[in-house]
Amino acid sequence: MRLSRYFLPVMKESPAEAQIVSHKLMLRAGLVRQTAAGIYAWLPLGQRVLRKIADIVREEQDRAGAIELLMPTLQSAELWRESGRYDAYGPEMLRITDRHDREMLYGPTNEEMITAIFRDAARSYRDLPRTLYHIQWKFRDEVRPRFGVMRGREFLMKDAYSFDLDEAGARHSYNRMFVAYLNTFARMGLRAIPMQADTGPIGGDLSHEFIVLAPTGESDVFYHANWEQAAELSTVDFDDVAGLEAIVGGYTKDYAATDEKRDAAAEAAAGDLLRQSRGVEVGHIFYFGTKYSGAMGLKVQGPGGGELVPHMGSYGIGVSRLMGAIIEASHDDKGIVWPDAVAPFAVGLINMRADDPACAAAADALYAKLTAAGVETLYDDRDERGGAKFATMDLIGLPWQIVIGPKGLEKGVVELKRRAGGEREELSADDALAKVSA
Ligand code: 5CA
Repeated sequence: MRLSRYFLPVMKESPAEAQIVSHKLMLRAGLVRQTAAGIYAWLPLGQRVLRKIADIVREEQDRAGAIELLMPTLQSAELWRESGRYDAYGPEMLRITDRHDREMLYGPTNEEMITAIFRDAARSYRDLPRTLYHIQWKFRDEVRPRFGVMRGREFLMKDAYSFDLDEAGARHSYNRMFVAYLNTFARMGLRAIPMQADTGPIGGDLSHEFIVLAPTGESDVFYHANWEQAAELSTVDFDDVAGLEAIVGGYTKDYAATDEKRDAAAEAAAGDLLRQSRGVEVGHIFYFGTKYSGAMGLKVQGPGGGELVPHMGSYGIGVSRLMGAIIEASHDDKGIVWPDAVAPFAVGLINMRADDPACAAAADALYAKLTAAGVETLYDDRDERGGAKFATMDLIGLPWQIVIGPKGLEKGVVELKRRAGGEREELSADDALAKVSA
């Protein structure tokens, strides 16, 4: 992509409306713009990152055996009366009336809808187990939307729903999702710590939140010091359920995210292994048994002939919130430092002298080679000062920068810079190409 033809409205100054660093950087780097309180437009660069985050989530859901579908954002109030949640949900639910005076709502979550869809299709125990998911916009009329996309009113969520024959099956599905979550967040360069949590309006008696540590996070959390060690996650075999039990039992059980469990957590800490921090909840999983299937009449024929009521769980990931969490975890005083897996482009190619025909020819040629090699490249071909170009590239945080200027060209080299760490080296254009496409 040539920057001269792209749409990248960056800001030099920190916008006054933003309090936390990720929100500031998302506005400054031209990722999002607020269009109403807690509602954001995703600008081209932000949209690319959002898609990459969603793709990682999707791949890991598919790998865990979940099946993708797509449910609508608008739902009928009738559906929610069946579970009893229409009145219980309160003012966070955005209620809408259509032209025929029918009561509708913008979905804050989809337990009711998926239960109805599954109920109308599933007949026998052979139709189970199944886990279905979608990645869809949600709306919650938060009293205080804040911190940009971290606590928005409209936000993108991955929500999965499992249907099993019995509690043991449902716990297996839960564990599988638990593992998929650790893999998902690790792929984005995040260490997300699972913590026992309250179930809130979703209900049920088993639930874990996945928390990314950040001083600006909204949750006050306690966790085991082991989670700070980089080796920790890589030594876990995520397909090994017994190993997983060890993580759940050994590290999270007593280190709860909720205030009520704080004392127990402190006691269980055995002194110096307890760490306290603030964190961002990027995912939340629930096992709630027959709460929705029972209330909404979902039952299937059992193996022995009788009817059985499926046990369910639901599993959320804050896809849009993750962008904020990733930036909180990965930035410096110059701007964002994207992990490779979610970067909007892999390479920022800077032509220092757009007015110099030799530089322009060399930069055009390298841009063509990068593109042909499938390396996503943002090419700053604008007629601007070099300093401004460097500042923009550092701000938007692409993993690699390649700089072409007249002095280097005379020596037959370009400069390659790694955004994280800032190491620079001079090498031929072809070697730079080989390095960034490796
Ligand atoms: N039905 C369940 C699981 S699918 C559910 O809705 N869970 S939730 O309420 O915990 O939301 C799932 C995830 O969505 C949260 O972990 C969080 O990462 C994200 N999320 C929730 N509220 C917001 C919000 N206002 N803004 C951005 N992300 C949010």
